[in-house]
Amino acid sequence: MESRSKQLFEEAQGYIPGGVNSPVRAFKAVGGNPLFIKKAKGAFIYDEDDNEYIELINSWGPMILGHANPQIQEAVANAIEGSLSFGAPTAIEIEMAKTICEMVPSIEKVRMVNSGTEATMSAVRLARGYTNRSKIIKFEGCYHGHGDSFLIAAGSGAITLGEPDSPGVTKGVAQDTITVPFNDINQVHQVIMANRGNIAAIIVEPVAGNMGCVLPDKGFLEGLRSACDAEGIVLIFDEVMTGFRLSKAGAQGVLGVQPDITTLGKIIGGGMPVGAYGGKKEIMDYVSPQGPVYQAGTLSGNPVAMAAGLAMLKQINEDETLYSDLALITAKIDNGIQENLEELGLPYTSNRIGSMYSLFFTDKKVTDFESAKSSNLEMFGKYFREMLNQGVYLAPSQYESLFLSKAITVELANRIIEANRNALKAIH
Ligand code: KE4
Repeated sequence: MESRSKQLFEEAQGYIPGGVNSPVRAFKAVGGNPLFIKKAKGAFIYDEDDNEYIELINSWGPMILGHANPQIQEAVANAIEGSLSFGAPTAIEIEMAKTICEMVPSIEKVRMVNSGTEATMSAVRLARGYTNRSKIIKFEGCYHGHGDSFLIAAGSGAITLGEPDSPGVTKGVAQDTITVPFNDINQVHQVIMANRGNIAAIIVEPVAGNMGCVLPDKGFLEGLRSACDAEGIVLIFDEVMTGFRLSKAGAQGVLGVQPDITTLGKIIGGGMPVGAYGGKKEIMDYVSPQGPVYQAGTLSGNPVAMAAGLAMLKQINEDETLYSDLALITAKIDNGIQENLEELGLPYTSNRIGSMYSLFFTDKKVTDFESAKSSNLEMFGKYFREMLNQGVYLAPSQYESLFLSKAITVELANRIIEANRNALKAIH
């Protein structure tokens, strides 16, 4: 009997491009039918055929406390009683802004938007307006949302779909984006010298998550910081993924390098559509209506979304062991999988930081886009489908990081390791 997900996918394709509202959800990179999800609770997610899976995507990051968190659900239920949106300033937006500024020391002022893409698009426009320069430097394999300036050697869905440079991005836009290999500080210096006085910003995922999880080499972020200081370039850390994921102050809180502007998303909304960009007061005061750089949004700072996000951030701030617990359980899973690989004589490598983790189907150490692309995508697809059979829900692409939640217990970690072992044996 045809699964309900398959029936729904067929129907969805009649009304929605590719049957999904975001490309990576279509399972194109891994084959097979995308699962249509009915509900989720804690560490578990359930599809429309009532299959249960241990959840390791967590909505691509937001559900760090596990699904259907009671405090977040209660905050939303209370907020909607007063209507859902006003398009006017509210007290809760001040509380959200103050909380972000307290948690992320490099942020002195912050503007709320509705997605990570809006945050990064706005941050780049602000950097261009503030410096009166046009060009930006981004890194191959990094993904900053679907803004035109970023769909040049992009990561995530863009490489998953093999379209690093999307149609529709004009030459006029593309000429102002220069891409450099991640972790290659020498090429950054060469590009800056070749475009001296024309680079408005460098935008980087301080820990890349969109070519799989890839860590910065020691000195890479420090090198970006000093190059930007020397040349008056705005350093933008795109922490949409790493913000509140790697520490209360995101990647910058653990890696010790501060940007001029930080972009945020995902966890900040507790599962609701929220993004933000913030940084030095001197720069943020260029944003309209205080300054000349225009940016706006009907639902920006939406009170229901703010209630969800604040309930999330409040719990994060009160949980003194959240990040150490997440790091420990992620390390347990990584080490258990390494033992499986050794036992089975498989040369695959992994990258991990905090609760971000990727298993790469390559024997190379993955430090940038090129080495990530040495992975065997066909083998990854088989592994993904086999892990589903084993009851574990992974990101449907080799070029995506996994995100563990607080709901993953030691018992579930052992189940994940066992499922990995069974899946690796089944496909080799
Ligand atoms: P959104 O516009 O999707 O909220 O955020 C864009 C974005 C910006 N910056 C970084 C570092 C990001 O990871 C993202 C979005 N991440 C992807 C997952 N790789 C979202 C999943 C999807 O595209 O459906």
